[in-house]
Amino acid sequence: MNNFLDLCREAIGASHVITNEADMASYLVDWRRRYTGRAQAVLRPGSVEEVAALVRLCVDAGVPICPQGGNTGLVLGSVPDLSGRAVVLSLGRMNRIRDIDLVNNTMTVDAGCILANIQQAADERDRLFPLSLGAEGSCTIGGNLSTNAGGTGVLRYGNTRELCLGLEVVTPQGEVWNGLRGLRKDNTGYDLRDLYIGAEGTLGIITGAVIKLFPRPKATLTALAAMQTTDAALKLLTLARQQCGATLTGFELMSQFCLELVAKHYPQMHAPFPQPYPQYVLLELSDSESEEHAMAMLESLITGALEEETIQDAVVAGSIAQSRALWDIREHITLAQADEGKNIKHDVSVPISRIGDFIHETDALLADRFPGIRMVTFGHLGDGNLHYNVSPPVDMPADDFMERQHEVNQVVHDSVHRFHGSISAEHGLGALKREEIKQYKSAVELRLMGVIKDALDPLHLMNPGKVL
Ligand code: FAD
Ligand code: S2G
Ligand code: ZN
Repeated sequence: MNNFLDLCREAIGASHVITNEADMASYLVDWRRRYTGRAQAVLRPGSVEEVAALVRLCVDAGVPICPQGGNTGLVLGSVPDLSGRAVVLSLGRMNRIRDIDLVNNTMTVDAGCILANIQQAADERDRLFPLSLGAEGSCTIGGNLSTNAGGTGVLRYGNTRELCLGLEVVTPQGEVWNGLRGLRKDNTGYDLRDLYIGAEGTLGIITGAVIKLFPRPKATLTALAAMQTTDAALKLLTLARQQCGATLTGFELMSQFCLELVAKHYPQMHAPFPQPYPQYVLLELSDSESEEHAMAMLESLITGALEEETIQDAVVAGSIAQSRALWDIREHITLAQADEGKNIKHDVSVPISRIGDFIHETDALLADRFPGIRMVTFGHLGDGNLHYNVSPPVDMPADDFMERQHEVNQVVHDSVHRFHGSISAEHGLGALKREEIKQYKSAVELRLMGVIKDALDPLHLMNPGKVL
């Protein structure tokens, strides 16, 4: 009998130690269902003390740990390797909102809280927690912090890193670091909090966080604009920033093919225009003044852009339902591309001013090698972050195309590098980009990251095979 697992059962209760293959299955396969890892068990602790006890047992037994939140990650960071030695440590049971302080404008939460539940708890108290992404119904705040998730509100509120004031972490030695301070200023030594944010579970397990709350906007307006080129989209971004300033809280680019895919797989979701256009921008204003003030700003922006022919058409959502319908189109691109079949994703960022050139140049390079390749280009234009995804040419068997994934990645990521960009803007490296990053990060950066990893996790039990 496996003594290690017996000790885990003693620590957290037998019912929270899952070893049955069928019951483990959903924890071992990644969201895109491309990869299935192996584990000796899935452990589901219910408290920070139980997490710490499990880590100490893993250290004693030399068992690697794969921390997992909602398992919506897209870079194979949240599923274990094929050794079968690891355990998946799921934070799913730790989903309590511990405290809400409306004067400090902070919320203290368990790491396993689902993002949508945090958004709702803030909303119920006339506050906003502005992290928003397509997976918000199942991703957890612990995963958001571990991947430093971006989403659609970054251009106004920043990444998850900017939304966090304090952390509680179980270290690879099984100690609990309680850094749950809600201070906006604390200059007392190295910034441990920022070390764990974005570490993708390779330095410790986040069990709690203090996150910032913001005033809930008085009015949120959404518009969909249609234009001929990405350069026109960038021109609209500049106009929106000049005219709307900090009220601009969303600016998402979508190419025509993205909308074709969504309409094909979700026929009720289509752009409300009489004809297709090469590019679209979904933009959102969030105003603390009034609906009238926001509408005046938005109408002036749209009218001006139409008059100078920066855009060719536009619709302003007249209701919450219409705004939701426009956002549904945007949030269904990932699902529609998955419904279309196997595809290759690139989550890249380049300087905003270079995005048009990057797309033109890289599209041409790929079309040269893969005639008929289908570009599914969309994303957070306001952050310089594109989801530069590709689907196989219609006449090419998907498996043949996927065989050449490394060649596609090399073309795209070399192009990103030439444009001084990043090969992972918001999803992290996980296991998927661990090797590739060596081509683009300096030896000094790689050495320093290795020194930190060796210092904090000398046994390398924390999420082995990810990031480094
Ligand atoms: P998981 O997938 O469970 O884990 C992610 C990583 O964090 C893994 O390395 C895991 O080991 C580690 N981890 C998880 N919890 C902890 C913890 N408590 N302590 C330490 N390490 C931990 N991402 C974006 O940034 N922006 C987007 O717009 C976006 N849109 C998406 C849309 C869809 C439809 C999908 C499926 C995904 C999208 N993602 C996006 C990716 C994903 O949702 C994010 O990376 C999210 O932050 C992952 O959260 P999670 O709880 O699912 O983490
Ligand atoms: C988004 C999802 C990932 C992808 O929706 O913003 O992060 O490339 C992406 O489909
Ligand atoms: Zn994204």
